[in-house]
Amino acid sequence: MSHLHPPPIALLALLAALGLAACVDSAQDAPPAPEVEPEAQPEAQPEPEAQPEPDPQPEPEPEPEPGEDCAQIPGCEPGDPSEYALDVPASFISGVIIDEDALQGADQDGDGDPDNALGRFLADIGRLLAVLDINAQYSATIADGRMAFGATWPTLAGAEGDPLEAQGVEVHFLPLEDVDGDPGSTDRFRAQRRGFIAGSRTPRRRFEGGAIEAGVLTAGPARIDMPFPIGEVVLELSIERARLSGEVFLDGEGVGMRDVALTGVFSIDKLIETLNAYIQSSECACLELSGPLLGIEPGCLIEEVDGAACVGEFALCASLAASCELLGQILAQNADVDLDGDGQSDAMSLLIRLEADGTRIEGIQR
Ligand SMILES: [Ca+2]
Ligand SMILES: [Ca+2]
Ligand SMILES: [Ca+2]
Repeated sequence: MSHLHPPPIALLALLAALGLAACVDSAQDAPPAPEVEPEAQPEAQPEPEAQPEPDPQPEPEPEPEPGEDCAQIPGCEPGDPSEYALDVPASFISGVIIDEDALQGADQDGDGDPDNALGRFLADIGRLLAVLDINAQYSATIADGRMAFGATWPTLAGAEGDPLEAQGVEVHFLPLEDVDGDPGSTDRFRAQRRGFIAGSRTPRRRFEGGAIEAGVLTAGPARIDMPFPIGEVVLELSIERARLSGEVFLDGEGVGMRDVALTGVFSIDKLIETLNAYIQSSECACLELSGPLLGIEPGCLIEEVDGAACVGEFALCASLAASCELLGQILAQNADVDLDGDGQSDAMSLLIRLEADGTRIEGIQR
């Protein structure tokens, strides 16, 4: 999904949690710390709503994926996003909730039991730190328009008979741009160009070969990027084995979703990569990093990072940097899926619940 932003996701919670941990950490390490500045940050973080800027547009980092090549991607059609057929039923994702029930989810490791390591992880962190706000962050960023994404249903266009009984269903997720800048209205959008594979008219996030039976959608597996908000930006986390299942319904000209489960796994390395991209971005220029900082073993790839210049809205950068060791540990401990088959868990399972309203996508971002 476009802005389903990625790990999707756990990031924020993770970060908020780490922010706290980091502060504790640094308070211990730094010998005669000038004193109370540690508390200031953790309190500040959990309130994403507090951002006073009425910026309607998320403004996207138009990052063409490194090495992305339409010719090498199955199903990719060369061209321009403006050639993509948007006159089809569409959805606006109105709700994203990371399910914290570790007993729900898809079986990702083949032992017959549901897997949801991310949920367990968030629940644990929440108990420990009481700052579990990732879901609040999702709802806040969707509500204020910073995170807008949706889906098109090309195979349901002009379908004969009951569209809620269908085979070969395709669902394409796209980042959206509000046409009127008012997040209160979600009936009209444009699709953002970055939702397409570079040099093509093919969306990057596609579910194909799905089915709708008695109004229940099943689709996948697919690889998609899940958007998630962090600091002032919306990052993306790549989800493997992504599957959708849940109720869909006609909603105006579009398609609504009710409690649709998105299951899958994300690679810990990808998460680390994403976080490194964030702390090396201009957002975290205050860290003056010369290269990637976060790893697994060791957790910190650079020693002695000075986060003193990261204050206010940039405190998150410092917190993240200061928690590199802990972050590596927590992630390694929570991995529950072996994606590369070497016998070591290197990925985390997840369960996200999606809600959507019907909408209309009128064109491509200009
Ligand atoms: Ca299992
Ligand atoms: Ca609007
Ligand atoms: Ca492995």
